[in-house]
Amino acid sequence: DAIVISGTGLFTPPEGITNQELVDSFNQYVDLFNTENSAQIDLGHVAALNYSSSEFIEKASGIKHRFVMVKEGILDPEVMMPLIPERASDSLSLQAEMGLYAAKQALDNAGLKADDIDLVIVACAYTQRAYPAMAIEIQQTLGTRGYGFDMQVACSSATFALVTAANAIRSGSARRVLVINPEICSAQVNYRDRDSHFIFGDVATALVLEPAATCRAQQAFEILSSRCFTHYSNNIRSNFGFLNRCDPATSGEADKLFHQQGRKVFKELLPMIYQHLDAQLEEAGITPEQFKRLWLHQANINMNQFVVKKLLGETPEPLKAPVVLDQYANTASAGSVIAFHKYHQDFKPGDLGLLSSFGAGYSIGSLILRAC
Ligand code: CO8
Repeated sequence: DAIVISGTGLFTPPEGITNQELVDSFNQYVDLFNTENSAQIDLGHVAALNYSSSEFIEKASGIKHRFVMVKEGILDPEVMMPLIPERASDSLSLQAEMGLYAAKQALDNAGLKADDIDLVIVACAYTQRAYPAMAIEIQQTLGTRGYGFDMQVACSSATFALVTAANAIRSGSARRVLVINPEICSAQVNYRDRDSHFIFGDVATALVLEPAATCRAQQAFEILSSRCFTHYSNNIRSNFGFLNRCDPATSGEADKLFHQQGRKVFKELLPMIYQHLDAQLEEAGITPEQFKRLWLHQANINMNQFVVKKLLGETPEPLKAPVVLDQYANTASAGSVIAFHKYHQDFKPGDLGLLSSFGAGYSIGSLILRAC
């Protein structure tokens, strides 16, 4: 009854932004703001804004660059958001389009056709609308059978969806499942906020799950163990939602975009991650040294180094826990899947790896995978 991940896919958006480009635009915005508000600043009624710096960004986060679906607008100090034209209701949605690229690649890698799939789960931090589900639009366009639904658990959407997909196969409600993570984070970034303007990028990833018995792929990964955990916290939050328009006085405020207490997140989440992984490893009878690779959530390079050091008691060689956030930045739920997609080809049957996400909620999801 083993369930395997038999294919993965990655769609990288067409446009990129370096730290320096982002910082130059932010600093132009700071100059404009401080000039426009100079009288109030001089009176002490408004706080002057400070410059951002690429050195800080790289040192504090490990991020050097991010990909975005639409660059236009983001770097314009008068705009500071991606200008994404709305598409007609009878056209393919942007989020479905990027998800489809990743999905087709995952199907190819699994050696499957669309009609081999009977459940599509779109799992990401935000879907571009509530209904009809993005998953059902992708089901229709791709030609998969059965059913589809969307789910959101912020950064842990992908790992929680893998657990949900495996359970759907075990329960008999689906034979093969496509999990898709189309993340358009740039639409929720406050590019006017120095603390968070650099954090996110856009991407889409996809994975195919099926019983080992039906798997045709040359290489697959059996799910040996999975564990999900949540703990309520306001330290990573967005108040964007369907009730916003009902309070016009507050609907345009910055709290409707991503914001966080990054230091608190770092401090509070790390012990939870350690505890979560210790318990999972003990239950599975596996020691951390047995892992060939850790495909970790890609929010912050320093945070990942803490996790790896705690697990292995040493600073590992880079391939042990590959970094993709240097080029992709934080891509919410897709980060650990990008790392898995890019760094699994050298696995031999029996090799073990850990796929894990951690972020808003708080939420932690982790799967122990064995190559077969
Ligand atoms: N340039 C220069 N200086 C800066 C900048 C900047 N851009 N930003 C802050 N500073 C300054 C600060 O003002 C501060 O100055 P001072 O000491 O004078 O007060 C100093 O630099 C240090 O600031 P911090 O203490 O904030 O810096 P940190 O070292 O803590 O680094 C990080 C900030 C990088 C944010 C770090 O705290 C971090 O990464 N923490 C972990 C957070 C995390 O993992 N969050 C997960 C978020 S992702 C998630 O859950 C998904 C949500 C759903 C997706 C959303 C899509 C948009």
